Amino acid sequence: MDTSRQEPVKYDFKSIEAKWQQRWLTEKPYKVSADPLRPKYYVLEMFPYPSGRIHMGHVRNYSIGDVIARYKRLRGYNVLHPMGWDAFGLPAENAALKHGVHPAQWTYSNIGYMRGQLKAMGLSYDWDREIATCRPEYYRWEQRVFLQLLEKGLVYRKKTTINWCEDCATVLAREQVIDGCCWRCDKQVVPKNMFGWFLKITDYAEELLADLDKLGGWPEKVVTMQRNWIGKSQGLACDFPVADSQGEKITIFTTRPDTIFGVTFMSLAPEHPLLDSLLKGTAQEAAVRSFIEQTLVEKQRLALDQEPEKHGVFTGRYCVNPFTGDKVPIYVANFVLMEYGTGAVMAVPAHDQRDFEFARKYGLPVWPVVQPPGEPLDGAAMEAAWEGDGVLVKSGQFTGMPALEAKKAVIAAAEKQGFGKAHITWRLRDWGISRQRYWGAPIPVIHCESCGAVPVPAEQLPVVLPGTKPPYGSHAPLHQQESFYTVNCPQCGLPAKRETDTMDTFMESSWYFARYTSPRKDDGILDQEAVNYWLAVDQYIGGVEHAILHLLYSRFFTKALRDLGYLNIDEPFSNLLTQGMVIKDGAKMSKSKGNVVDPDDLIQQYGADTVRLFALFAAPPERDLEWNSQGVEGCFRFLNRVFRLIQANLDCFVKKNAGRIEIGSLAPADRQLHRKTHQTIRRVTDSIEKDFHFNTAISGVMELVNQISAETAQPADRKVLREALETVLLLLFPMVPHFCEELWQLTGHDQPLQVQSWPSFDPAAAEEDELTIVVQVNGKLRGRLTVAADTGEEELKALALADDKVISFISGKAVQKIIVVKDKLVNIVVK
Ligand code: ANZ
Ligand code: ZN
Repeated sequence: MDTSRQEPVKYDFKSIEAKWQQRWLTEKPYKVSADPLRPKYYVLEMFPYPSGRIHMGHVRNYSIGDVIARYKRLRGYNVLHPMGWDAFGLPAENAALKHGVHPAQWTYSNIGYMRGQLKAMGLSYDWDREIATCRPEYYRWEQRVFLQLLEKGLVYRKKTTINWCEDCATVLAREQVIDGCCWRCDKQVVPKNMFGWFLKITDYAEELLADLDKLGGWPEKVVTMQRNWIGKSQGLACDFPVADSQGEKITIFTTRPDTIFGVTFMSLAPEHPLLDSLLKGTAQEAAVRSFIEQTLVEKQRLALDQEPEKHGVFTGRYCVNPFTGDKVPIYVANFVLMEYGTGAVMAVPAHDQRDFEFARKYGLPVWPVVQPPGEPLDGAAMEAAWEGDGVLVKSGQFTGMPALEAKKAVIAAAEKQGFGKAHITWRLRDWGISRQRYWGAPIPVIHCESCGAVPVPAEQLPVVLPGTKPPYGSHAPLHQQESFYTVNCPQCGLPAKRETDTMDTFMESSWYFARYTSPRKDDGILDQEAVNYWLAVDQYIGGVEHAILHLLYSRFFTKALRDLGYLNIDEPFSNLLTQGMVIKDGAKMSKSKGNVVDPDDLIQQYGADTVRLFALFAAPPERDLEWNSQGVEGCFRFLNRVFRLIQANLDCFVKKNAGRIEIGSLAPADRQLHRKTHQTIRRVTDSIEKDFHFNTAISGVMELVNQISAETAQPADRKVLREALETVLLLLFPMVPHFCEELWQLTGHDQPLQVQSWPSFDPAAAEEDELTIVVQVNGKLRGRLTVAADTGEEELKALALADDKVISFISGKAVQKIIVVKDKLVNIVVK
C-alpha cells in the first residue's frame, strides 16, 4: 500500500479503543475450546466481588493477567483466560436493606456496570465463559458437590459456639473478628451456640501439608503461611491422674516431652470439662467460677490472634506427674485454649516463656531440666525461660540425654507404661460453612422430625433462593419465607422444615476455576475432557490477602473433587503470583481512606492503554505500586511519542523492506540499531519469562524507542528501521493492545497483531561488536581494553602487553604466563 501520502494522524485513543473493542466483541478472537493437539495455558485472575465499580487494584490485577494471556498466545499456546463474578455475599444484602432493592437486582446491575468497565480496559477474556456464582445454574452444582461430600462423610452438622454479630445478624468467621468486633460494622461480637454445617477439611490436613512441597511456583511466603495455618505439631499426649479423686485424669498435650521433669503446675482452659467435678465442694469454688466467667467474657472481646494479659487462679486441687510422682497444683489459666490440643497444659516455667511469666506472677517454682552449654541455669534467678536446646538434667533415667533424643525416649517410656502416647495436633479446624444469611447458596437439606437431616434429592436441585422482595429480619432471613421453609420430607412425606442456612461464599470460589472449563454444562458438575485438558491453572494471580483461606479451600476442594472422580490433579494452581497493593500517599487505596483514584476517570482522560501501561510500568507485580499522576502522564507521553515516530516513518513499511537483514552489509549506525532491536527482544522476553517483570520489559522498549529516534535523525536503513518499529509494536502489544493493533494496521499489515508470533531474537545480531576486556597483573585489575568481539587469544595477549598502564606494572619483571578468558579478561602473571 502507498502510505506516503497519508496525513499524519493524531493519537485519538478514544476512537482507537472503541474500534478494537468493537471488533473483539464481534469477532471473539479470545474464545477458546479444548484442543488436545495444541499446548494449553490457563491464566486466571482472582474473580472480583461485584461491589459496584472496579478499583485500581483490579486494574493492576487484570492488566498483569492480560499481558500474560496475550504473551502466551503469541507464543503459540491455546490460552484460557476467563472472567466472572464472586457474586454472593453480605454487601448485597446490606445495600438491599439500605436502598430497598433486592440483592439480586443490586448484584446484577453492578455486574453489568463492571463488565462494561472491564471491556473498556480491552482485557482479552473469553466472555462466553463468564459465570456469576449467584446464578442457580452455578450454585446448583455446588449443592450437588455438597451432597456428594455429605454422602462421603466429609460434611457434618454440629453445635458450636460461633462469633455472632447482632447488627449484621450473622455468624462471623475467625478472620472477620477484629479486636473483638465485627469486621464490617465494628459492633462487639458475642458468642452464640447454634447448629452449623462443617466440611471436614481436617481429613486432608496431612495431604494439604505434604503437597505444599509441590508448589515450587508459589511465593515462599504464601507456602509458609499455609504451613503455619495447617500447623502440625508432634508430641506427647499424657495422663496426669487427679490427686484425691475417683480415678479422674487430666490429659495434656505437649511438644516438649523432654521437659516433663520440670513441670511445676498444671494449666487448664476455662472451658475444660473436668473443672466442674474438680471444683465441686472446694473452698475456692465460687472464686474460681467467677474467674472462669470473667475470662470467657474477656475472651470474646479479644480477637483470636490477640494475646491477653496472662492470668489464672488456683483450683485448690492437685494432679500427679506420672514420671516423678510429684503433686502438681492445678490452675485455670486464660491463655489455655480449649480448641487446641487437649485443653490442658503441663506447665514448665523454666522452658516455656508463657509458663515462666505465669510462675513469676504467682510465685510458683521454676525447675530447669534442659541445660544449654555454659553456666548451669538457676531457676530462682532466671529472667526468661530457656526455650532452646540442651542436655537433660535432674530428669531421672533421662538425665544426660540431648533434648531431641529425650523427646523420643520420654514418649517411648510413657507408651510402655501405658499413661501416654505419641500424638499429633493440628491447628487447622474443620470449615464451618453455615451462614444465617439470605444472599448465598441454600444448603440443600430438609430437616424432618422422624428422618433427621435428609438430603434434597438430586432431581430437585437447585434449591433456589425464594422471593422477589428482600426478606429481612434480625435472624436468619430465609426463616421468614414460609413457602421456602415449610416443605414435606422427601423420605417420609410428612411436614418438615427446609434448612435455612446458606453456604459461606468461600464455597463458590473454591471451585470456580474448574467450572470455567465447562461453564455451560447443564447435565453435570464438570466436563471430564475439559477439566483434564485445561487444569491445573498454569498461572493464578491475586492479592496476598487471599494467601490463606481462599487458596487453602481451593486446594481442599481440588483434592475432594479428585476423590469424587471429577478431577485428575492434586493441586489447582501450578504457579501463583501475589501482586502488591496500590497505595497512594502512603496508604492502601480505599474508600475509607478517601484516597481512591477512579479508573473510569483515568480511562476517560488518557485511555485504557495508558492506564494499563502505567499499572505495569510503575512497579514489578509482586511489589506495592505507589500511585503517581506524573507516572500516568509519562506513559501517555511515551505512547504519543511512539505514535508520532511511526507516523513519521510510514514509508519504511513498504513490502520490499520486509526481508532478511544482512548484518555484514550494514553501516555502523544501522548495525547499532539492528543490534539494539535484538537485544531488546531478548531482554523483554527474559523479563516476562523469568518473573513477569513487565516494568523492566517496558523500560527496555523505551530504550529501543530512544535509539530509533536518535537514528531517524540521520537517514537510516529502511529495513532495519522497519524491523525496529515492528518490534516495538510486537513487544508492546500484550500491554497496550489497542494502540499496537491500530499502528500495526496503519503500517499496512492485513493480519492483526494478535495472530502474529512473538519475535525471536537473532543471537548474532544481538552480539556486541566491541567488548571491554579487563586486564589483570597477578590477579589485580590494572587496565581495560576495547576490542572487537571475537578477537583471538594471541591478539588479546599482544594488546594487553602493549597497554601503557599494564606496561608500568610489568616492566622489569618476568612474564611467567598469560591467562585469557575469551571476551572477558587477560591475566598476566609476573615474578
Ligand atoms: C510443655 C511444654 C514445655 C511446652 C516447654 C512448651 C515448652 P504448638 O507448638 O503450637 O503445638 N499447649 C498445648 N495445648 C495448649 C492449649 N490448648 N492452649 C495453649 N497452649 C497449649 O504448642 C504446643 C505447646 O503449647 C505444648 O507444649 C504446650 O506447652 C502448649 F518447655 O507443653 B508445651
Ligand atoms: Zn421425614
